[in-house]
Amino acid sequence: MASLFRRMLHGTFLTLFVIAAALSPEEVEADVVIIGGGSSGTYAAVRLHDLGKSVIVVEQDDVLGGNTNTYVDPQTNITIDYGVVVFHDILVAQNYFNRLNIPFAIAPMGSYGTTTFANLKEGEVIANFVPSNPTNALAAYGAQVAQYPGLGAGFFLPNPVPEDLVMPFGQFVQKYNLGDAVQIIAGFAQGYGDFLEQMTLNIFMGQGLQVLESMQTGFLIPVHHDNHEIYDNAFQVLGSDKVLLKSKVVSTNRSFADHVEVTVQTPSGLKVINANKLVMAIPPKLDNLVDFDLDGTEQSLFLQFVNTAYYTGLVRNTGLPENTTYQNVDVAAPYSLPDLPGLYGLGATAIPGLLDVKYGSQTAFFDDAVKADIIATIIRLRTNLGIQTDEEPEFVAYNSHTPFRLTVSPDDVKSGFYDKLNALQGHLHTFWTGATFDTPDSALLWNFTETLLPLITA
Ligand SMILES: Cc1cc2nc3c(=O)[nH]c(=O)nc-3n(C[C@@H](O)[C@@H](O)[C@H](O)COP(=O)(O)OP(=O)(O)OC[C@H]3O[C@@H](n4cnc5c(N)ncnc54)[C@H](O)[C@@H]3O)c2cc1C
Ligand SMILES: *[C@@H]1O[C@H](CO)[C@@H](O)[C@H](O)[C@H]1NC(C)=O
Ligand SMILES: *[C@@H]1O[C@H](CO)[C@@H](O)[C@H](O)[C@H]1NC(C)=O
Ligand SMILES: *[C@@H]1O[C@H](CO)[C@@H](O)[C@H](O)[C@H]1NC(C)=O
Ligand SMILES: *[C@@H]1O[C@H](CO)[C@@H](O)[C@H](O)[C@H]1NC(C)=O
Repeated sequence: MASLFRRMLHGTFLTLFVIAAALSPEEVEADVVIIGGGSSGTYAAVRLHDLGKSVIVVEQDDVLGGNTNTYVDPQTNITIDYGVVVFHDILVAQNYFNRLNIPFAIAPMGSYGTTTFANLKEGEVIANFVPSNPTNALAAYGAQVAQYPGLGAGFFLPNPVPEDLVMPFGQFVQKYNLGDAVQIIAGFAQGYGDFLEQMTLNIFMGQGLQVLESMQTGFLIPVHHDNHEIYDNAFQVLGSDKVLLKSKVVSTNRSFADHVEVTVQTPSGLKVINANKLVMAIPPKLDNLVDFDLDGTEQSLFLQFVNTAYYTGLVRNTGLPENTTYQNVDVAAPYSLPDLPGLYGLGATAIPGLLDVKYGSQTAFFDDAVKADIIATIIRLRTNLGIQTDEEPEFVAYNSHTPFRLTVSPDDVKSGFYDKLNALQGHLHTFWTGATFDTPDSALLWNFTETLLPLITA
């Protein structure tokens, strides 16, 4: 009887203990807490770890990697990178891949199968399409970019900001007669929305000297074609207890003199992280930062961002011929650029019959609308090609990478927006990295993030 009572009492204590543990958040200490485990956040975490700092990464998704998406074919285990594919052959990328045991080679950015040009809006193959020869125009474009060495890592603009940098790229192309280079530059600028309307500054940032060099000498490409391996290996290096997946920041307090306090909802309960420094590696849109204690300066800057939209996926059962890549062109449009919102193209992959789809828009759509438009485009093309089939195209993978490009207006740029943005580094113990602070290009973002490390570790 007594022992039964004791057991009941013990059970009650245990229950109370468990409830109390669940109610009082776990306290965690770290040198640096990093929000966002995509390209920049994971790089920052691995580098800081290797510099002897303790780090915690907070990632809302169930994996690290951000824009890096790898599909594993269940039948063959063939991997297809339908997100980030290629990198630049620069020292920071080589060092990072060596650190993470990722074998790589230098090669041109390939595509599978044969390329056919088509107007995918109309569903018509353009059999006689001849792309312009970009050689001379690319050289002239490169000479223009080279005038702005401050755009190498981060937005460091001349003062006053030259008109050339803030004019729409379409106008810049006309001014310097660069038309023959537009198609190839735009091909490396997927996700930029209305390409010719983008400010020249944003094209220079994204398609700068390093991109031109890689076009000529080759990209750095992991030989396994399994870019998720980068993030799997980084996860191992950091340790599973240092990476909080499926986790959301609930609140932050950065008004202490010497540290920040970040409260995070994780699958195993609330954690309060006390850290010396905070690294933000997520898109700084206000709606993504509602749970952060932004001050007036941060709010007034982030309020100004508008964003484009970019979607990627893999589709099977298309009924289209195997090993054929369709590049979307609109011969009636300037420089034959594809009509958006719409597909950039349908790309053959290492798995015959599986098509890589890339879809872009100036503004965001619901995923269902994007998917429906992609399926309709495939059916329109095959119908016009006279292909008789009742195969139903089906997504085997799909990801929205929206918001993609965050930009501000020419007037904002002229009135010193990027000087004010750069001045946020270190403010309130917080450092900012990611595509918005440099460019959506993984290797260049690692290089940019590297420039912040001395400040973060100071
Ligand atoms: C389809 C596609 C193909 C691309 N191909 C290439 C390529 O071949 N080569 C190349 O160099 N670049 C490529 N890019 C560009 C890519 O390198 C960059 O966009 C890069 O991923 C940007 O890094 P980032 O760290 O800013 O953001 P991301 O890599 O997007 O990482 C942001 C991370 O933060 C997380 N997050 C967001 N909000 C929160 C929040 N509130 N709380 C917690 N976590 C949050 C996200 O889930 C994500 O994991 C491609 C992009 C796309 C979409
Ligand atoms: C695919 O990988 C899994 C896990 O590594 C393995 O068990 C399976 O045998 C592999 N399948 C093929 C076809 O190689
Ligand atoms: C890398 O960053 C440095 C600044 O530390 C910059 O000078 C250099 O141009 C960058 N490299 C590339 C390839 O952008
Ligand atoms: C943040 O911390 C400071 C200093 O301890 C405290 O005064 C303030 O109330 C806290 N803010 C919030 C929102 O909890
Ligand atoms: C497509 O390419 C694959 C791999 O190169 C090959 O096995 C297959 O036969 C090709 N299909 C057609 C229809 O040519």
